[in-house]
Amino acid sequence: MKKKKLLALALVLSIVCLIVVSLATTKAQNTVDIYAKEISSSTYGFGTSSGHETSPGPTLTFNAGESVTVTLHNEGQMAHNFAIVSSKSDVTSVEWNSQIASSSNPVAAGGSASVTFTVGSAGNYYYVCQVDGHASLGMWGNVKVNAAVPEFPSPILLVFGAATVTGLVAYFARINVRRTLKA
Ligand SMILES: [Cu+2]
Repeated sequence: MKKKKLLALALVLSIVCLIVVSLATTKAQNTVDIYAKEISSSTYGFGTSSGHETSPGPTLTFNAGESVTVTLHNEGQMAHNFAIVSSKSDVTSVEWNSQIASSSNPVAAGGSASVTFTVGSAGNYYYVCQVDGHASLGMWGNVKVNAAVPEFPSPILLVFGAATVTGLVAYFARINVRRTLKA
C-alpha cells in the first residue's frame, strides 16, 4: 500500500514536471508593428504606433534566437518597405531574411505586409526602408539584440525539482519513523 502510494506520488510529480517543462520550452512569439510614412518632403520615418513616425525611428530590442513577426503598416503617400541590415549605409546587407517586400516591389501606400524570422546573434543592427534614397531621408532606426534568454526558466524548474525531492523525502521519512516505532 505504501509503496503504491509512493509510486503514485512520484508518477504525479513526474507528470507535473513534464507539463511544466513543455509549457516553459514553448517560446513566446514576439510581434512588432511598424508604421511608416513621409513626415515632411525631406524627412521620412518609422514608428511603433500609428501616426507617431519619427526620424530616426524608435529602437527595436530583441533577444538572440527568438522568433519575431514584424508587420509593416504603410501610412504614407509613397511605397515603403522594411529590412534589418548590418550596415545602415548598405541597405542590401539584410540580416536573418527580415525583409518585408523589397526596394523594387515595396508595400504600396495604405498597405501592410509581414515577415517572420529568427533573430541572429547579439549586437547592434539597423532597420531601414530599402526604397532608393529613403534611408538617407531618415527611414531607419536602431536594432539592439541582447544575448539569448535561457530556454528553460530555471527558477520554476528548481522550485518543482525541490518540491519533488521534498515530497519523496517526507514520504520516506514517515515510513522510516513508523518502522522505528514498530521495532
Ligand atoms: Cu520608404
